[in-house]
Amino acid sequence: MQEILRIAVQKSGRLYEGSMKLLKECGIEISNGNNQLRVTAANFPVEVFFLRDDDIPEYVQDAVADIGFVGENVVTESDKQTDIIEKLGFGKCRLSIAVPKNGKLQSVSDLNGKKIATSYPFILSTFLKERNITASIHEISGSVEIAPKIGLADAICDLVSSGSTLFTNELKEIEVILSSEAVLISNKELSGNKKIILESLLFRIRSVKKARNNKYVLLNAPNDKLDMICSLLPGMKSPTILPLAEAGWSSVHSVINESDFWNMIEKLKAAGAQGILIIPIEKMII
Ligand code: PRT
Ligand code: ZN
Repeated sequence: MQEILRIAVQKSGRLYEGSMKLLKECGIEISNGNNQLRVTAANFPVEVFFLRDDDIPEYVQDAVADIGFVGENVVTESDKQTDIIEKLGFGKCRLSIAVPKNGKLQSVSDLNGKKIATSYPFILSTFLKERNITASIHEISGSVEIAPKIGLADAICDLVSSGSTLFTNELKEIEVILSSEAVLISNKELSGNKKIILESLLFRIRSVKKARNNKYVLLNAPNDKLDMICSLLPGMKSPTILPLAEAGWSSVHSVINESDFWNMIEKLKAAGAQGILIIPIEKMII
């Protein structure tokens, strides 16, 4: 019987959609139509288990699942023995300490002798120890942001993404303890066959991530400006240059990085590029 790689994915919640989208973009067909707990892919040797995110590191450590997609924050807090193999580029957030906006507490050193509410007692206590701060940790599982207002704690340590929850609750962030995103974790002792399936999955994931971070650019340029324009474009090897029907003009094709995108467009325009088209890339194999 052919071996199968078992992937643990969050059943519902903030990482569900990103995880399913990533698998789909990797060409892996999973249908979770009937809200099943376990689904085998139709066209790739993987089986997906849908679980609560907090359980994923333990299941991967204990080889109930072989790999998992889960927040780095959950992996660190759970302190289980797994390997972080790849950052997945979604579910980005940070674990921060926040205090009442108009209160006396201003920095981490003011937290000595104070009470901090959190769902992340392990990460917080490690951080406080490193900073030589003695504070009491009050563990709560949800709605951490209301703790200072109801007198349960002086400060909180919670996940932040847009910051609007802190703003609404009149809190301000004073320290980022951990930056997090969804990661792929793996059991430490995968069989040879499972490692081969994982390598093939990783190859697809990396191609999808690269494609997301890059755009295909097409532009027209007068031939006397080509050298300048080409020197601006990185491309995968070098830009492709094709003659246009109109004499003295060429079409230039290349790939540019999303992070540098607007800056690059300005420079290309200033160098004489016209009719610039930007096209998303579906997969990028290098
Ligand atoms: O049911 P299950 O246990 O599986 O899910 P859960 O309720 O424990 O987790 P869920 O679905 O809320 O989050 C899953 C993962 O998403 C987290 O472990 C993080 O890795 C990631 N993530 C990314 C976030 C956020 N962004 C986030 N903003 N998780 C939670 N939040 C919460 C935060 O706790 C706070 O209440 O959103 C609020 C803050 O958001 P902003 O945008 O107002 O700053
Ligand atoms: Zn959870």
